[in-house]
Amino acid sequence: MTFFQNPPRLENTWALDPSLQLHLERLLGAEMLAELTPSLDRMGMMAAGELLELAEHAENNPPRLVQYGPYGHRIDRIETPSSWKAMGRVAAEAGIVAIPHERRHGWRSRLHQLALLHLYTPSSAEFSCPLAMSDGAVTALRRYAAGQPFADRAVARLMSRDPDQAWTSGQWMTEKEGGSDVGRSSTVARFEGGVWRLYGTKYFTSATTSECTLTLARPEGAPEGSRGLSLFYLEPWGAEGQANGLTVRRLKDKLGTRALPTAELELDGALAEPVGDLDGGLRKIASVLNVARYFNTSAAISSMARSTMMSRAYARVREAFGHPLDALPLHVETLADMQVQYEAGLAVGVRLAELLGKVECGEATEIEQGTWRLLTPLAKLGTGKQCVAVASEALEAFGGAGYVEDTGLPRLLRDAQVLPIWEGTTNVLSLDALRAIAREDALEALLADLRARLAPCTHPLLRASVAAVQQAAVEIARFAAALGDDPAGAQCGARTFALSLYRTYAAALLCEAAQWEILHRPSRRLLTSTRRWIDAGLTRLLHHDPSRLDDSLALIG
Ligand code: MFK
Repeated sequence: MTFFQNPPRLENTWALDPSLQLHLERLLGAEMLAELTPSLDRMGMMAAGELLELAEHAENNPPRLVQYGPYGHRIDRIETPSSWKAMGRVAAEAGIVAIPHERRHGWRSRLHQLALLHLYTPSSAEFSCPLAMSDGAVTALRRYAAGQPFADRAVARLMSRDPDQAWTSGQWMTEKEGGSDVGRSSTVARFEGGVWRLYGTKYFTSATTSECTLTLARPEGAPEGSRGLSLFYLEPWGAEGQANGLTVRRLKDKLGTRALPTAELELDGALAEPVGDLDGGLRKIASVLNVARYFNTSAAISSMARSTMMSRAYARVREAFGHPLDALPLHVETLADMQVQYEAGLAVGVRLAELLGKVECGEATEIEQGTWRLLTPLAKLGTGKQCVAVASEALEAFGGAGYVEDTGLPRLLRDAQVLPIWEGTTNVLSLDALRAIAREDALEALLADLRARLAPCTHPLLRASVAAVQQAAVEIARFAAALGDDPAGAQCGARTFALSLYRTYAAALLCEAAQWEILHRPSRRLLTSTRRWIDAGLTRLLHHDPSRLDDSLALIG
């Protein structure tokens, strides 16, 4: 008989995720979780069914740039398939952007959003990107431009749960001079005839078909560098789709995220509104960046969830050497390693959502504020690196099928690879962590928070793990104390330092969740994950050595 391999079947992703359920019960309480469960269950079903089909359709029908109309007029229309728009409707109806701003459950609303996002994102072909920008835009517009009619109008649209009314926002920050060194931006804002108009090239605009966007520009005469930048709001497309003083040079041909319309734009008099006064544009857009980094973290964690789910589903149906893969010890070990990565990322993600919610609701203590500021870059960089490794492992767990396009699996890796890159690369975020430590005493806060996470972990099964985390925290504090003396040395070691801090803080969060699990559940999933995460090593600190940079320069010379 001819052999055909059974394909893996993805099922309700909410039902398949006991760890997500555990964290939500731990942090929201059983009553609130019971209230939210029907909507999470619905999203989990959709993620394995109609949403996934929409995402696959959008992926196979990427955006198309139509530069000229039938009679030769320049029209610059970016066309997206109906499936792309339909994914936006699903998000609006579920309230993914609205929930944390409506705050029906106070700061816990961020956790509600995270749970929905977690289920939505891996089946959304990156529609989560416009959602991230929209959420960040609501945050910035409410904070800096509340009462300005354009801002109030946009916020109402961005938060709308009515799919016919709902807008999304883009964010245009990157210029040719760089996506990291934003202070070099050369877009100019001119005040002409009583209105502001923008001129310049935006080299990487995300969510370009969105109805509104936030962007940076330098008002004429303002100083060089980041201090001279202002934050502007604009609506790129008129009611009939006509461009607002801009042309589309091209769509970006990206490794992944192929359904997402990312473009290169030339602004030639685009009408714009300053967000509040003209001061502190970079500081203002940092509020968008920090929300987008939280979304990026969520996307990375949910990518790990999808990679592990798909690999486990395949291991159940694939036989080799006389057994299903999930009965082969080495394969089981590999799947378990992937799960540990996911568990650590998830523990960090839910803590970040909790802290962001508290900060936004004005309920964070000083320690929580500092922890949130530092955890945002750490979570983004840590989970960004993890999800690429886990996606790569998932493809390998499928053997050759993982490398073949029509299985849909290569997309897992392509789409994961963007997550360490956009919203700040690993190195830029490592430096942001140093910025938070130097300017806001954030390390002290995070280490105090780490001790507070460990304090309730008194179960004897956790004793060795708690001791290991405490020891790593001492090493980190000692290392950080030595960093201040030499800025170049600090930069060299920033990445290993940030990753060590990420791993150590994640271990403390795992201990905390494991303690809860021991007390409330018969399972020991978190305890096992905690031990394995710690066994893999928490710190790897590049100890200060003034000759290191010279040695490195010689190596690459
Ligand atoms: C799936 C969902 C994911 C969503 C995907 C969306 C796709 C989007 C595609 C993109 O990638 S968009 C572009 C991404 N680009 C970045 O993320 C920028 C990366 N670069 C940085 O973050 C640099 O660190 C930075 C541009 C901020 C460095 O610039 P400077 O000029 O060296 O910054 P400086 O002078 O230290 O800080 C300027 C101000 O901003 C200061 O405030 P003040 O003016 O009040 O002194 C800083 O405190 C503040 N600031 C900087 N980073 C901050 C911050 N404030 C809060 N949080 C931060 N993270």
